[in-house]
Amino acid sequence: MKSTDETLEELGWNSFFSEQVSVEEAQQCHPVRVMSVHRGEIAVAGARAQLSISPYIPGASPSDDHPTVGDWLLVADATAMPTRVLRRINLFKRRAPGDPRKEQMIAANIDTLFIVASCNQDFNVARLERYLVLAREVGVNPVVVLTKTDLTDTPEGFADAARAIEPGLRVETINGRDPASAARLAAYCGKGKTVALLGSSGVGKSTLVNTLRGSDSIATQAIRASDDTGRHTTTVREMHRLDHGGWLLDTPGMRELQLSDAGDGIAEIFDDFILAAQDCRFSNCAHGGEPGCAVQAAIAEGRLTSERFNRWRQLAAEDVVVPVYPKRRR
Ligand SMILES: Nc1nc2c(ncn2[C@@H]2O[C@H](COP(=O)(O)OP(=O)(O)OP(=O)(O)O)[C@@H](O)[C@H]2O)c(=O)[nH]1
Ligand SMILES: [Mg+2]
Ligand SMILES: [Zn+2]
Repeated sequence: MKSTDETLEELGWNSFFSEQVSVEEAQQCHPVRVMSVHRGEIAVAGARAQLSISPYIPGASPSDDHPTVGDWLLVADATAMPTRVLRRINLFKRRAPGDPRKEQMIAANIDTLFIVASCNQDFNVARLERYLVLAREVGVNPVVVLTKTDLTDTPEGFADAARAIEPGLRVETINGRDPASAARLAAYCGKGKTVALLGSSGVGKSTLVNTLRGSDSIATQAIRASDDTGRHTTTVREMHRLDHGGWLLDTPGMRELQLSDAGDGIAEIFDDFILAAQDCRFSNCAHGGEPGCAVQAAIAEGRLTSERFNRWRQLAAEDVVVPVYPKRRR
């Protein structure tokens, strides 16, 4: 049988987390990792077993962290109730669809992000850029995974378009249904490592998880022929174990990824624009036709493109903090 330490290490436990646990806590609690979050219930795995517990932390205030998938929790031995969420290595979040003032947590404690897109009409550079900004903001290494290479004669055309976004960006082209092709990705998900898969519906996230696990336990569904978009088959964020001890976090395809608080990530992905803007005559130049605008000059000279300029301005505009209006008194 595996020791407690070995089992926890396979789940991704390391000194970053163990150092947060006091001697007293260690006597009364045990750590578990959140495998999936459902309404009113979370599935967790620890050294002892995998089980479902309540996500509600007794005595926690609304501002305290509440658990999301990938989190480490301390659970009281006596009550089997969580006592607190351990500080995260990183946290993916976005603006909540439908309420821009709220944030929605996506996943925590991720080692590598697979940004999944497919080589078909659904491929979209602006969308990839959005995910890349998110990865840079969070500080997680991204890998762009382009699926469905078997359905195109020109997979390299898609790969080149992705590589053009950022120098040195890792781009992998695969047939997600073919184990030999997908196997290349296994290197990213070694023992105890967690890889999150994000991308639109229908790009083949769940298919890839199934193939890498050598199983078909996750439901997948054919995309719409008219526009190659998916049918929102996966509905929960869930961690899946690989045989050699890595983890793949499958997520539901996103309809929209609205960034919040991602200024640093935007600056990294659009660093060519940030650099050019340093030469604008006015420090508060909006690059919209002011005299002495170095960004517009670079576009005019063909050193920067207006397409990317527009995408940069769009992301920057969205990232502005949305005010929370005080409730009106009656
Ligand atoms: N030909 C081909 N088909 C693929 C590939 N990857 C996925 N598919 C198919 O694409 C369809 C959608 O795949 P899913 O795995 O359900 O997509 P998903 O990203 O999980 O979608 P959501 O759960 O809705 O977010 C399925 O019919 C898959 O069989 C691939 O590399 N090649
Ligand atoms: Mg899916
Ligand atoms: Zn300017």
